[in-house]
Amino acid sequence: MLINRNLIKVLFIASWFFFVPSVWANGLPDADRDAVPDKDEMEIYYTDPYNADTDGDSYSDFDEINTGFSPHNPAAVKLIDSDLDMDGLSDAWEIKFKSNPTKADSDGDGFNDGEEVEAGFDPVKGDGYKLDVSLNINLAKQTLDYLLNGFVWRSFPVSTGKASTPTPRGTFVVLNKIDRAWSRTYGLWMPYWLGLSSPGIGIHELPVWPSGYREGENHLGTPVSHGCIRLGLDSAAYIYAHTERGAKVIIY
Ligand SMILES: [Ca+2]
Ligand SMILES: [Ca+2]
Ligand SMILES: [Ca+2]
Ligand SMILES: [Ca+2]
Repeated sequence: MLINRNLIKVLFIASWFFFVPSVWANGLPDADRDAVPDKDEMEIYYTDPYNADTDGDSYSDFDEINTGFSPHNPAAVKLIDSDLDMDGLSDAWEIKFKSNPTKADSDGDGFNDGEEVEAGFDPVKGDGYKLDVSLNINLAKQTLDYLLNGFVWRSFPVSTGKASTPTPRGTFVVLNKIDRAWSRTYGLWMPYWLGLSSPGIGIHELPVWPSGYREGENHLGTPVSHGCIRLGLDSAAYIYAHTERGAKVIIY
């Protein structure tokens, strides 16, 4: 009788561990009830899933993350200005790439997250796995955006086609790369040529005449080309080095 009563007591206590009301955020377990699911705290933000205010500054992890502040720093430091692990990638970008903001080399491949992203590699996957590179060209703004996994990493001024020779709008891919292409039509060099899947249209550095004269250095930001997308000196070399054949190019 006594044993049975104790057994019932034990079962009653044990039941608490199984039937305590669960705490959820967006349908996922949230141990510290800060509205950031445990999974996200562990895999994206690297905050403490058992402490609603990881850095103890009286602002919850949820509030800090959603207002763009670092949940790891008690000072009012923005995620974009914070680089906790000093790997060259801000905490804001670490969230976008799901890399570890508290570890310089997330995937342990010997390269820091910052240098991997700058070179177009995925900081989480290791083994030379590349991020998805694409280019967006805004004709109205005369800009070219270089995107990594759909996020704008760099933006440069361009000069696209003038009204009589407009740059075509649409979705294209990079078909070929030529260090220094020659235009037979116009008799000039087009350094760092990225040929698009639109006949005769490419992205390249400001063109150079055989005399050495470089055309249109003051034209970036103004549509004066024959249809191609002209980039400045440093930006053309950068885009050429970071963009492979097959990359998607959207012109709008
Ligand atoms: Ca939480
Ligand atoms: Ca906090
Ligand atoms: Ca990192
Ligand atoms: Ca790495």
